[in-house]
Amino acid sequence: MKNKKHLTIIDTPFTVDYSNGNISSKSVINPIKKIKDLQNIFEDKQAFKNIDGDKIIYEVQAILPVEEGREGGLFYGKTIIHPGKVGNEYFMTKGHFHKKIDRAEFYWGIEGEGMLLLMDKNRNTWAEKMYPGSLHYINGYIAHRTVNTGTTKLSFGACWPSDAGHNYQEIMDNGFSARLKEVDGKPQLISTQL
Ligand code: S6P
Ligand code: ZN
Repeated sequence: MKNKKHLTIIDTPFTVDYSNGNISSKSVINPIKKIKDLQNIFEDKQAFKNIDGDKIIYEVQAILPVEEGREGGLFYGKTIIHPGKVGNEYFMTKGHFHKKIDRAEFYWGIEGEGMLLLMDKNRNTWAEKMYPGSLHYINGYIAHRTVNTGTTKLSFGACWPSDAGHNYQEIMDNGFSARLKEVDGKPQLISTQL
């Protein structure tokens, strides 16, 4: 049987505003992470307690055209990290390995400046600078976390396989082996290994 779309011109299902990366579609999901959702992520516990738990640290817009976990599809998203610090550590995402650990991902910078923290299975951590137009290939087996090192919001796009999933536990338990802190007014990667 012929596909109903045969010989028809249909409405574009998704659009992206290239000035800020905003996605429009009927089916955008919009998870928000507040300070109270980020327990044990930042190092300075006292500074963490002094911030209002309802303060929004980052927001995601994503379109999931197929169900999560299905092999073969792709997901598309935009993340906004607001500027700020907990003590001298910049606002950042929770960070994760993919549940299917070999799954890769692309990130690209849209607005603001920041860093993409990357860590391999042997806990070697390094960072790539993010800025409008930066493009980042995140290989499978690599944990990834993004950090806003600027004074305005950091926005970046992402595209990842629909069966990648997220393993947050590994990072919740052991963190990354380095943190991005402001030292003498500049971002610096500081090892957490003793
Ligand atoms: C998904 C992709 C991003 C992040 C988002 C928030 O694989 O890497 O959409 O989910 O940047 O970060 P996190 O670590 O809280 O998922
Ligand atoms: Zn990911």
